This record gives sequence, C-alpha cells and structure tokens, in this order.
Amino acid sequence: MKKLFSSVLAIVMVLSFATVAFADTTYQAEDANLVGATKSDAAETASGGEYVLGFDDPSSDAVEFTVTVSEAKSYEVELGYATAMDNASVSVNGNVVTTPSTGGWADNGFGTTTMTLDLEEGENTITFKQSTDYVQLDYIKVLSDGNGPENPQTGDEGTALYMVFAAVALVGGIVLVASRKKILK
Ligand SMILES: [Ca+2]
Repeated sequence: MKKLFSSVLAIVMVLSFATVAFADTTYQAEDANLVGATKSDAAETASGGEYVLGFDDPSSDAVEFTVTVSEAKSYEVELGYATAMDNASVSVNGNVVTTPSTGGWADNGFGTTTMTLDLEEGENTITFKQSTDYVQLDYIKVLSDGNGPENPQTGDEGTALYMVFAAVALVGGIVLVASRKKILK
C-alpha cells in the first residue's frame, strides 16, 4: 500500500514539474540586468510598479533579461512598453532580431505588443538597447502554449496552476522522504 502511494506520488511530482515548464513567465525590466545608464523608475500603472528608462547610448546602455526555457523553439513573447518599440533594438543571444512596430507611445501610459523569438534550451540572453530614440520598457512575458487557468493576481495564464503543482510537489517530497524513513526503520 505504501509502495503504491509512493509510486502515485512520484508520478504526480513528475507531472507537476512538467506543468511548471509550460507556465507563462513574466520578467520585469526593473529586475533584469541594468547595464550602463539604464535605471528603473516608479510608475503606478506599470506592471510591478516600475519600468526602465535611460537607454541613451546603444554602445553602453542596455537591459539584459536572462530567460530560461525547457525546449528550443519559437516562443511568443509579450512586451510591456511605454515608448514606441520601433525605437528599440532587440537581440537574442547576441543576434539582432526584428523589433515589433508599435507606431508611437502607448496609450494610457503602458501598452503591450508581441514578438516571436527563437530561444535555445536552457538560458537565453534577451537584450534591449536604443536604436533610434527613447526607449521605456516595463516587462517581457514568455507565453506558454498551454491553456492553463489565469492567475487573478498577476493575469498570467498558467501561473495559478503552477502554484498548485509546486505546492503538491513540495508536500509530496516531504511525505515521500518521511514515509521512506519509516520503511527503513
Ligand atoms: Ca515593470
């Protein structure tokens, strides 16, 4: 009975970690690596309450996001922005990619647009610099392929599910270790 319980628990834990990989992940610009003169500033309507500006010199000023994905493929990435994204230069692992044209400043402070990025398995560096004019960036969000429930707090699809499964995995791990110790006794 204990063996069956342990086996079921192990399967649930594996599924839990698999699900985690498909959750949307938001990376706030203010939490990214701010290079050169780039800096964060507070804004009530920004995601996370802050955004990043100060991209004056493309040779020295940048924001670098480290994005980790479990599979090498094309991902839809949402950008939260204030200034026209036409002003920015975006690169993935050192390769400059086509930046989405948003036409101008976002309405009501901050807006969103999406771009398709080819990411490698594991860590990727996504870099934003100035290309033609001011850049103000709020966040990037790597979108999942799944249709998980939306987290009412963050609006992230799949994040609520992630929290549930992460909790199950944690509790499962503790129970598994506890039950194994009992068996050994
Ligand atoms: Ca932000």
